[in-house]
Amino acid sequence: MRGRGGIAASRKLQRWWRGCPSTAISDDFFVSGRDGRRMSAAPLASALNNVVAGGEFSNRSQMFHLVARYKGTNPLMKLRDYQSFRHDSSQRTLGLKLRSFGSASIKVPRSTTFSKINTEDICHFRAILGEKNAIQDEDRLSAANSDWMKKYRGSSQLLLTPGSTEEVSQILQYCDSRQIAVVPQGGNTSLVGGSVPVHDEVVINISRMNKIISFDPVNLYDSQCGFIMPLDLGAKGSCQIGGNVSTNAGGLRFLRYGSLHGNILGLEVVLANGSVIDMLSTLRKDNTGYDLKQLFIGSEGTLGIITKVSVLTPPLLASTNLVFLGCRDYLSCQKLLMEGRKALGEIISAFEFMDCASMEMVLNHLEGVRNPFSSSMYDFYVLIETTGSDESSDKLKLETFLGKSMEKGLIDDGVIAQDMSQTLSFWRLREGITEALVKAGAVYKYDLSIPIQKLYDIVEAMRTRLGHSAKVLGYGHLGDSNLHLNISTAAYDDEVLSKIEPFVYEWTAANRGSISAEHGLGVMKADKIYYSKTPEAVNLMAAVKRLLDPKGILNPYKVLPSSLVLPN
Ligand code: 2HG
Ligand code: ZN
Repeated sequence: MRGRGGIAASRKLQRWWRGCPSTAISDDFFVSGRDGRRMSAAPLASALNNVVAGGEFSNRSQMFHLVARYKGTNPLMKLRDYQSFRHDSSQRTLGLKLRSFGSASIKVPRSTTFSKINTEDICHFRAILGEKNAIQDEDRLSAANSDWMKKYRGSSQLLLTPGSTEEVSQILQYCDSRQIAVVPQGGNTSLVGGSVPVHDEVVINISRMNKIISFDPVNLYDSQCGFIMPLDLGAKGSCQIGGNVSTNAGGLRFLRYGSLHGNILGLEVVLANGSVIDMLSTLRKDNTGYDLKQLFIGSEGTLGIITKVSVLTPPLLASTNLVFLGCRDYLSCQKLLMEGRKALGEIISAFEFMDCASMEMVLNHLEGVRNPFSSSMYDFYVLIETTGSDESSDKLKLETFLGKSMEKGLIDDGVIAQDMSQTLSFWRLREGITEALVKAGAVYKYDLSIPIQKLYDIVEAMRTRLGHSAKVLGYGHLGDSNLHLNISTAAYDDEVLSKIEPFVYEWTAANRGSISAEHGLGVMKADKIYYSKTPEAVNLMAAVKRLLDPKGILNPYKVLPSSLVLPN
């Protein structure tokens, strides 16, 4: 390939190309210039044949598209029968074998106000739930006591698995009267020790309550087109909606659909004393009094147990695209986001980033993953997903944006997913980081909201502090200014921890960030809340907690400092 751009352009083109399924170049193709005029594909085809190793293309039925710098004109080349693909997130699963690397659990003393369970209590729970749902089996208890990362471990002697609101209500009424502490649990995917006991709290796992009660497609004729959840998480294979709502989980679609505070239309909640509060509205607008359900969204099971949820589900749109890009520096990622927001407007549905250390972690620890750029590594990687209803205009928008961004030097390299398998493999690289980190050893996790200009500074500052003693990874939801700062070591080590904390919290507070963007506070950060909230706000939260749960039985030691909410 000759002309402006020369060899550098050719290399980029090869990278783009490598991501595409092999395809025959023939008259079935056309090339459209930036002005939309169609041109003959022949010169570009021969140029491609020259630059792409092998030069042999087959399998025309597969879709592909390609942004190429050709004679400085940035033509867009398309296959006429370009098909859309859907981003079927349900196919992305985890499948993780866990190991333990020592404990990093926060040690909060057990509150003496709580009763220890006795045989009479167990008989009572068996009478409510039946033998098989009041569990003392060692293996089941061990799983319920321990979190996904094997970092937080409790010593509960009882696991209850209620199947209805009525059963949850009876359990809580009894626990409240006896002052037995409980921990609500769903899929147990918390990353801050929120879903496991700290001491001997009774585990109430509500994962049996997983039925869709009703679905209102709004207009009958619409019901054909399908709907999606406004939430998409790496933990989607295991998490449960009650846990998602009670932790106000964020995830990959936050950029498009916003927080669960806006997507949850109604809730049914059981309070600590067993009373059932029906707030299960399905209305978009309801301005009658305080919006109480908002209190429970994000309260991490400390104010009530969520038993039913009404969710606003957006329609499933026909056209989804995903690109995986290599960028030279953080500033380019930032600029790409700003430009992407303008150029892709209403169709942008995810904007994720990961640094080189994150990519290496995934490539080194997960099986079956592959670098889309072969052996070339970049300092930063960006995933951009678009979801829209008009396939051709969505693609044109994306291609134009990518072409311009390449010209401006914001993108060094990139691959557009050509089919579902490639889409899943790109997502796997980003979503697999958490899993890879657990496989690698011990991990210190920080989920920070930081103004975008400063977001990566903390990663670099941490690298300077820790030197060779740890691997420091930065990745996350750049579109939401949400950094996942993860520090990987061979084993948990107090000396390493003392270099990380309180520095990470102080730095975040000084830069007007939040110490928990989306994972919650759990037990890990209950006493760190003051870094992000004023004493007045924390006192008000504690007053709400004491009002709704005066004996403090619901998920104790989590979210708020115990001294503020536990009777003694
Ligand atoms: C993600 O965005 C999750 O992948 C997990 O929120 C982040 O493991 C983490 O720190
Ligand atoms: Zn996240």
